[in-house]
Amino acid sequence: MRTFVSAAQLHPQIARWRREGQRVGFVPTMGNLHAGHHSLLAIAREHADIVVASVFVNPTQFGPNEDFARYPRTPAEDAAGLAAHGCDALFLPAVEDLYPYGAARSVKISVPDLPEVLEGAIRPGHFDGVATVVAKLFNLVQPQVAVFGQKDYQQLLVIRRLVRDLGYPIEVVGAPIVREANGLAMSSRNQYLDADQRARAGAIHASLQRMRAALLRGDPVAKAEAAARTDLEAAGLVPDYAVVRRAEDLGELAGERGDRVALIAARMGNTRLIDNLLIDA
Ligand code: PAJ
Repeated sequence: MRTFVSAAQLHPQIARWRREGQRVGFVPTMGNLHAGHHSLLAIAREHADIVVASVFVNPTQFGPNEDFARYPRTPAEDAAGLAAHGCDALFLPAVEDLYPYGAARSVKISVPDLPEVLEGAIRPGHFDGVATVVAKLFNLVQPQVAVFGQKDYQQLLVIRRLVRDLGYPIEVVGAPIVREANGLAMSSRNQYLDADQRARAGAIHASLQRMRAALLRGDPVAKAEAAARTDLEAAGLVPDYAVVRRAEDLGELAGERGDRVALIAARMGNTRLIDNLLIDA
């Protein structure tokens, strides 16, 4: 695996891959990589000749009271894990590559509608920060394919909309959620949890599965959502939301047919965890 520590270093290599007709698959991350991230590399490999991953903890997607400063940074482990899981090139952009005028004075990309609900409503500005940095990374890496986890379901929808609306010639591939043995979705934030909290956080996935089962047997949405909140609270979690929405755009269900998704955000101590499950897939 080759490592590129700036856009200037990466660019000649990208030009070479283009000339050779190699298809570039891209996996953007914020590092502190786990098996969930590694699974994206294998999926990128199925769609591309060259697999590029980036690690950049993006300041503009963190709120003022969020964990930007203490977000876990593990560069040596990340590089070793990427190399071991079939990554060809690691891009470690410099802050000046992504924010030449400084993060606070960046051009902003704002995707409408989706950022107003759920994660977007609770984390104002978060999806603008994600859309902005992903657009910039797409411009620097120029991939033909980009892989994003379904773990961050709303983010995946934001990226799909960004790509379509700005006309990026990039295929966006959604990847299944990789989980711990107890069902807890893998996340860099899980390491903020102690062993007992980690065990109890398995209730998130269990609640999602119960919501799914309830909906598939025809229970009303409100009943399934209320039961999920009760389950979460019983495990010591504080739910921000436990809802069922249209899978396509996270709109509220109005009795229509079509794919649905159950989504949960819940806090365990100071740690905020998110997860989701497609109902009809
Ligand atoms: P990060 O949280 O590091 O996640 C990088 C990618 O890994 C995302 O596409 C995320 O959905 C995926 N991922 C995380 N946990 C996963 C799991 N358990 N199973 C499958 N995929 C998983 O998401 C971001 O970084 C940032 O917002 C980013 C897109 C890089 C922009 O800064």
